[in-house]
Amino acid sequence: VKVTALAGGVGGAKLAVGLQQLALSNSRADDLTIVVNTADDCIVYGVHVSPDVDIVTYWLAGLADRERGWGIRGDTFAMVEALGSLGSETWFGLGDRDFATCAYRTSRLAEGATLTSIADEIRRALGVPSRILPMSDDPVRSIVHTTDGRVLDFQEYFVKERHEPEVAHIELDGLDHAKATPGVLDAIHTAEIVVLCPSNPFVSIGPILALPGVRAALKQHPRVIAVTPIINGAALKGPADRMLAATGASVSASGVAELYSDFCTGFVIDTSDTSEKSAVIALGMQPIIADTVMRDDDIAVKLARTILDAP
Ligand code: FO1
Repeated sequence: VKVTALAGGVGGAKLAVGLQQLALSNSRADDLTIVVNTADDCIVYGVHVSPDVDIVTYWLAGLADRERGWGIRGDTFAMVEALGSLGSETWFGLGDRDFATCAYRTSRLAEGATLTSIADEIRRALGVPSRILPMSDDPVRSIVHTTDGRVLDFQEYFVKERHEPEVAHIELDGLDHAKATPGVLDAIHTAEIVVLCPSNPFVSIGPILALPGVRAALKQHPRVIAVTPIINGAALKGPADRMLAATGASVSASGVAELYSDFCTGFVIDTSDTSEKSAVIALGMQPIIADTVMRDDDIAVKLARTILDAP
């Protein structure tokens, strides 16, 4: 089955691992494409970091630090420590090998390469069989407006302030001039199934959906299945639950399902959250029940199989 998945960081990466293992077990590695959010990209320590693209790449390469979720297992932090001793701020923990990835990206961008071709070069160099597509080659940035009137870059909000501030709204800076790459739209059109990973609907999936043509392509697609990032009223990781509450939506799996109800045909809820089933049906989607907490790769593969087997 030709699959295209839309993903943000860690939750997206874990499901991508399950989908990739399934594709590999059928000797169809090139059937999987992951479209990844780039709205939390940033320039740190002089290099272009694409956190979600790098997280997905490292997980698919088997290199990820699975405890932290981001970065490379066993990486050292000598560069950041040295910068700290020079008086720099060091709240962003970019490992030394991770820095090399980002330095490579930065120098290739300066040579005129696109984010898409650079992501492809990096994933091939690290032995990733699946295609990894940044959502756009144009800069789009999530800017966080807090209820106390501050305006923060996404990583400043997420890492420096540990996503503690209350969010009033998210602005997608650059969206007016941004396009999804032709490869992204094509990957949606040609997939037999499109999967929305259990990533934050506002700052991970939201920026992908906001690009011109993406939502329309999904509306035309006969099989789009999303996996809930909310279980029993709470996000497994990150601020998705508080962001849902801030919009006045119900803080539940069906609250997320509602955001996708104009194009999703199926919605995966967790086995511990089956009371959400009727609300998903009422939204016109097929409810699918599965273990969505991907504590290991076997659970991720099982979840991937349940999604692909769903009607
Ligand atoms: N997340 C943190 O909470 N603290 C960090 O110091 C940190 C460093 C980091 C370095 C490279 C990278 O690719 C990701 C990194 N992340 C860090 C994760 C990242 O900021 C977020 O998980 C994503 O932006 C949200 O998807």
